[in-house]
Amino acid sequence: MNVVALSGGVGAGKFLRGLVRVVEPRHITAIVNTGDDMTLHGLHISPDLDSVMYWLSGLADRDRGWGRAGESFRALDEVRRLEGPSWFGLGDLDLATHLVRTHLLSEGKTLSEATAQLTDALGISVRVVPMSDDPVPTMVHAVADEGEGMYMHFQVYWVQRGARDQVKAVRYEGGEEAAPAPGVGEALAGADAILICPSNPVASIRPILAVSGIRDHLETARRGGTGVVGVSPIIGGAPLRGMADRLVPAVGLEVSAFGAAAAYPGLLTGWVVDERDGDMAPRIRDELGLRVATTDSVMADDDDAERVARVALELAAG
Ligand code: FO1
Repeated sequence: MNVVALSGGVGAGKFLRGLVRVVEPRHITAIVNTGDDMTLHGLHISPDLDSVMYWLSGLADRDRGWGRAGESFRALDEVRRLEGPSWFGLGDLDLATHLVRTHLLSEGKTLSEATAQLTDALGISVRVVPMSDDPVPTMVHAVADEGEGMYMHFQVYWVQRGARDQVKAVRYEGGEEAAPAPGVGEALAGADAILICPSNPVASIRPILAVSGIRDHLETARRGGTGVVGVSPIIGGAPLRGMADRLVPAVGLEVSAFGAAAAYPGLLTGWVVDERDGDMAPRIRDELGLRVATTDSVMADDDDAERVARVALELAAG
């Protein structure tokens, strides 16, 4: 069985650790958001690709969510002392990933090729693919105090400014001109199930869908009978972690398991909600026309993640 998982950062990483217990890892393709990518210190940083890699290889910091376990920040301390940009918490081990990726890109390799080398080196059998080799930065229209506000890169809004601004809109710049990374279309066309990981719809999944052709591939697969099932990242009206409560209302969606499903009109066949949101199931069924499954979707460990993955795959099978 071939499975494709549309993936963001932490929620996706946890979920994929469960999925690899149910489906042979080499039959899984994770298509990963790169809208959060940015260049800092001249280095190409891909936070969601790195989260997926670190979680799948067992290197992730479970408590912090992003970055590596056992990390130190000596280089960052020195950058601060030298009055360089120190607002983005790059750890010493994490820096090695950025050095190698940036080196490969400077040699003319694509982001997919660089990702393949990094995942091979970490012994990851899941095929981890960026959504595109072209840049598609997520830009947030943020308004500080009064005034018109301005579009800023997602990481500037989220990390540098601590998500303190009011968000008016979000756009995925260059999505229409960007091509899906090699293998993305083929993976979607050959999938027996397409899963949407419990990732932020606005910051993580919609950027993937903004890349020209990816939405069409999903719609074609769905029309051809492939189950397309998402797992709600929102439990009891709040994101498990992250910023869905800030970004989801900015695009006119409610912060609930229903609102997260409504972020993907016409794409899904099923939606997995937490048992605490079981009372929303009839509304999701009636208003969005989806099959709904409920489970305890808090993934505190890999056993939890495996349970959630099984429920999603069963729902996708119909
Ligand atoms: N998130 C933060 O809130 N603060 C940071 O300093 C930070 C550093 C960082 C470094 C590497 C990396 O891969 C991710 C990092 N993140 C940090 C997370 C990053 O902002 C994520 O893109 C978002 O949290 C959404 O997935």
